[in-house]
Amino acid sequence: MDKKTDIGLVGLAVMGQNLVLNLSDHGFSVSVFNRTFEKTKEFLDGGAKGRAIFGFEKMKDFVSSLSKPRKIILLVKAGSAVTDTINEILPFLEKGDVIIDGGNSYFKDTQKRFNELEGKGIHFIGMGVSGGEEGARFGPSLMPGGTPEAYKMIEPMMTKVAAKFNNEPCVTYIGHDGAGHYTKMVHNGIEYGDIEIIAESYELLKAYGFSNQDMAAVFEGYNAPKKPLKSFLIEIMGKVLRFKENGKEMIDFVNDVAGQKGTGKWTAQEALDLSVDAGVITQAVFARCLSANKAERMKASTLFKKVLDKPHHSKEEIIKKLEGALYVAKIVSYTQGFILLRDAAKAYSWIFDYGKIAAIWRQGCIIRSDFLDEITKAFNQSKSLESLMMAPFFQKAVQDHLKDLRDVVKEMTAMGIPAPCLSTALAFVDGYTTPKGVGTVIQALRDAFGSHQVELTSKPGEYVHINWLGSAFDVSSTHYNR
Ligand code: 2AM
Repeated sequence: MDKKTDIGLVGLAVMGQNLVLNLSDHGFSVSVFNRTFEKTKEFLDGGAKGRAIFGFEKMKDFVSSLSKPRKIILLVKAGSAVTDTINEILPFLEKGDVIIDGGNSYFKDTQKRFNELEGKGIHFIGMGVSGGEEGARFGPSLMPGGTPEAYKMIEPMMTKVAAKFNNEPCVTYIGHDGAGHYTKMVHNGIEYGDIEIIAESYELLKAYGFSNQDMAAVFEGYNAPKKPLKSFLIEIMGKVLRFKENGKEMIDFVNDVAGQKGTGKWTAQEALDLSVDAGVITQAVFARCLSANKAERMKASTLFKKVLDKPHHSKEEIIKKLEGALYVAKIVSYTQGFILLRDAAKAYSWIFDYGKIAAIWRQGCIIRSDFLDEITKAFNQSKSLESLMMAPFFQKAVQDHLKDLRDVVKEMTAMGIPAPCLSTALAFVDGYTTPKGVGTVIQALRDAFGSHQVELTSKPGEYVHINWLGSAFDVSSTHYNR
């Protein structure tokens, strides 16, 4: 090959191959490299055949095949593989070249790599890529973070390969250093919540005696045009429930042990680190942990007898209530996710445009939905929106359907069906909307046993110790931090 290629990609697993084909579909020539050359050969003889896709066995040759400034996407396993690959490429790069990490890297690793590479004059973009294999092939949602200058260099290509929502590309500059991977992490956390509330719904409908095919019809109904839950995950839930192999409904044969790869856990850890209540996402992570502890669950299931209610509603009623309940729980979960982003922006000095973040999730990614279009509108209408739930559109939605969520949680509690995410969403609404909450008792008890002091509503800003337990128990000489 005489001519230099437009872009390079390292890591030819399924995501990598699909992104290369996507770039190629849009007229870009691509150089490819993989640790194991065998995979490169297979790709060149297979999917890449007849296209302007060029493979290399040596990293040096791969890098020198690229037009300058060089742009190299990494789609290798998150963790040390990213560091190893960067170190392998680095000796062949020149100042002004760009490395784009498209994997699910931990944002703090991205921040570190960004700083190290900036010091060497190499641009580093940590780019969240969502949408799985199909997204990579036909249009993912892309969340790039780094410097705006570096993003400008890849913007023309990324806007072409990204998914489109009403012709708008699902990619936008997110923010500095690890902001793109952070946003992808929160996206994945939200995905955990979305999946868990669907799973909880399935358990309730099953307990109500719905067959898989009946349930599929319920989810198809929720996914009808203009319905609030219309989304990719609700759509595929209907398909999963309908799916048969050799006449058998396969959902009935799937072991109830959930897996996870860590992005949900990171989101929950971040929420704890930043003191943000992201209860729905966190409970979704815990639900997966509990599900994975099958041996103990099997034993415990034989040890405890439960007194449970039978269904209190008709099937028609529960379908309707569940739809409202899911909608409110989703609003809460996204409210919490965006509060986490807001507080992360403060903690890590990022400037986020929440309307743009919601906009690029409308298509291409796993949480894509019409609901995200409403979120986009809400943030665009009010840039200073404190929380999603307070946007007039969502405030009304919560108001209209809160009773549905309350009834569904009540019902699941009475019937002994675990509803960690739905019930947490309800507790959040009740806690968030109360003018006087549990803090009073917490502070009084902390002051009583540890002299942590309380702020009296009659003396705002002043902290005093009260000798709640009498002189024999006076602990006021003990000093703790509040
Ligand atoms: P491989 O085909 O040689 O295993 C997803 O696993 C992708 O990451 C694959 O392309 C894989 O290459 C690559 N990968 C995994 N670990 C790696 C490492 N330590 N260095 C480079 N590439 C790696």
